[in-house]
Amino acid sequence: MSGAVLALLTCTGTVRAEDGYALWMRYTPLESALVADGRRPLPEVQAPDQTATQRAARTELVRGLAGLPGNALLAQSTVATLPALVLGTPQSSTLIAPLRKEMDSLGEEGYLLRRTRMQGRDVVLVAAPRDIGVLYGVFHLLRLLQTGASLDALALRESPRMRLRVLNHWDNLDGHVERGYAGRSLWDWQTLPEWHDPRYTDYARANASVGINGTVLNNVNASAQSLAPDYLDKAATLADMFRPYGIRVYLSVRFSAPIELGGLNAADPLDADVQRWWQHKADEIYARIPDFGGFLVKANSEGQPGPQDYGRSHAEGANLLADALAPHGGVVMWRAFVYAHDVPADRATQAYTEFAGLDGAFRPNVILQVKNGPIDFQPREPFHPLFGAMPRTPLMMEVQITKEYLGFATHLVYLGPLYEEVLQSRTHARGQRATVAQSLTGMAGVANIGTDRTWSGSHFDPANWYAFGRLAWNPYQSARDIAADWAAMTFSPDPEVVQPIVGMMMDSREAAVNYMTPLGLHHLMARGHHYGPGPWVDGGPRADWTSVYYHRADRDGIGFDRTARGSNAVGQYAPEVAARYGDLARVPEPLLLWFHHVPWDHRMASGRTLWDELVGRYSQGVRQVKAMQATWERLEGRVDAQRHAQVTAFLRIQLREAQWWRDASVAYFQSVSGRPLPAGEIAPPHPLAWYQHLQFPSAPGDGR
Ligand code: GCV
Repeated sequence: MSGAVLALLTCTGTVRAEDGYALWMRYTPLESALVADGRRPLPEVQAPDQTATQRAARTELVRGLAGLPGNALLAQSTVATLPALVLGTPQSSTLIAPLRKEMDSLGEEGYLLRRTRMQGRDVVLVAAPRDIGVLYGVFHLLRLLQTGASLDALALRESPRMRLRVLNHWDNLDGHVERGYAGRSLWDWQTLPEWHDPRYTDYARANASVGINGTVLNNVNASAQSLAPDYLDKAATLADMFRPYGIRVYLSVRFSAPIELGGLNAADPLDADVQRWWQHKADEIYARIPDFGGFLVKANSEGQPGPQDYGRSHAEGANLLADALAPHGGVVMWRAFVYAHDVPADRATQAYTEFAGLDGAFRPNVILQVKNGPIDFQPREPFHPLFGAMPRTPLMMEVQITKEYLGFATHLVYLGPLYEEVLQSRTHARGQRATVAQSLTGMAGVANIGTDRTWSGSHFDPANWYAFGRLAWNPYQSARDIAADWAAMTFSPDPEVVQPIVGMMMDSREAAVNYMTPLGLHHLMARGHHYGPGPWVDGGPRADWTSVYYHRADRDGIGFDRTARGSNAVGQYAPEVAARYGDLARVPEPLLLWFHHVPWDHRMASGRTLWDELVGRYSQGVRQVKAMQATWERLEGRVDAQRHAQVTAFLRIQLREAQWWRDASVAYFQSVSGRPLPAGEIAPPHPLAWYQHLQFPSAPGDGR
């Protein structure tokens, strides 16, 4: 090997991708030398390049092909034996035009991939009714190449199962990201609209690669300022950069903006001046962003203004905005995350109580955005009772990709299994065995993206962004398969790398549940920033911001009685679900303490008492992290040193914090139950008070 090639290889090894920036679009040659030498020919690409999306598709494909010479499809020694790659729509390619009929049912975003012969030539087709489908198809083809899939009999048809696949950025205009653990906001409002940071394009590429087709730029705790003309100009620049990748821009709006920006006295949805203000605002936005997606709204929730300030309903509030957007084709994503401090009812019941009766009262362009569970993105929650309960209202499911309640970015917790668990939950709506996935028009993911070089704060957190996109495209895919694709693309397609990594990922969520909130416990994190354990949290401004409100532990037992004898939250589910969750003998153990207050002596499936089981689960969570560490250690040398080192360090942090969670929780619950530790369990090294006095005033990502 010549010195020049060696130098290039060395340079490739350190500069390229190993800092995580390339995410899963890491078209890294296993055989860099061959590229450098120019000994491997690249296949012919026939692709139109008249529109920005066509150019994006072509550029991405060429970039991927140049980087992936090790793939079987490309492992040919002459151009003549390589298949040609033909991209296009019936309008853009005469070769694709004959497929028009076949593509009728693919919809606006679908595509087909096919290996065939054309004019005597071996070809791989990426064909779609629209340019955006071609781009999605190119990313799919690249995924197949990256993961080493055989393309011999390639014949795939793909269309998204959900219309809206949207990221929600909780980014403030000053660059702080609420519940963000990946640095500052990606949007540099200060240098927009002049500076077009190339990172914005890479962001769009990453999203398009998994089919995400919308982004809400700003926090749901919104500043009215986002709607001011100068900020609209900035948002328009982002929209221009995202458009070729099929991504529409949306904005979170503050319901009282007509007062703060417009100088009106009120924001009453039935007031004609208010209605006019929103209509003009919509016109102003669409003049700059013709394909603007619409508004996301958090109203009358956690102190945000809303229609109820004027005695109006959520439907009246949502319809006000929907009417302003309708002439332009925009939608309103109205959040169902509401709970009031002056309502004594179980917080888990409040959204349903507020919204179920409004089914049918919303305009057609309103979509109700409902969190996956009835409380707030906990490590495990049952599905939200509104899924399946509003047949006349389009619903989106909101999940957190950022890990506010799951150890922040430093804990390796793959969320694919969490999303899958909710999507596959059976709602039994109207007597059918329907799943949550079947009730959805879209999915929204609270982004875990920031200026960190890895984008998401660690090398494993992008897997959650990736899994969100893949499941929003098709909620019936398996989290395990998605993890395998991601691991192959992110680290290496070598099965000896993929299998152990997938094993770690698939165990990781259950590990976190065990060391934080086992058996259906929830909301036990420290107050405010949610960093670390706080099962003792009590008092303060509102009961439902404390831990004791949720676990209700006393000398006799633990858990929130949500059966008919208690808050009757089970009554908000379909009868089949209510019967199962409400019955101590039938409730799944992972949700036991969510729905039942149970004596410490209760016998669990394992034969242990509840108390022994609880302590055992906490310790098991710690052991699971140790197992992840051991697996990762064995991958040394198979994963590049730079990324291996950071993951190693972060797993050390995770282990320390898992142990902290276990010790603090065991110390606290023991102080309540007064029971001895089960045989073999080690006593926490510090007294309870030590854990209770830990303070973290500078924990990242706090709300403000
Ligand atoms: C954006 C939780 C978070 C808040 C967040 C809120 C919401 O309460 O802690 O930071 O606010 O959810 O989803 O609106």
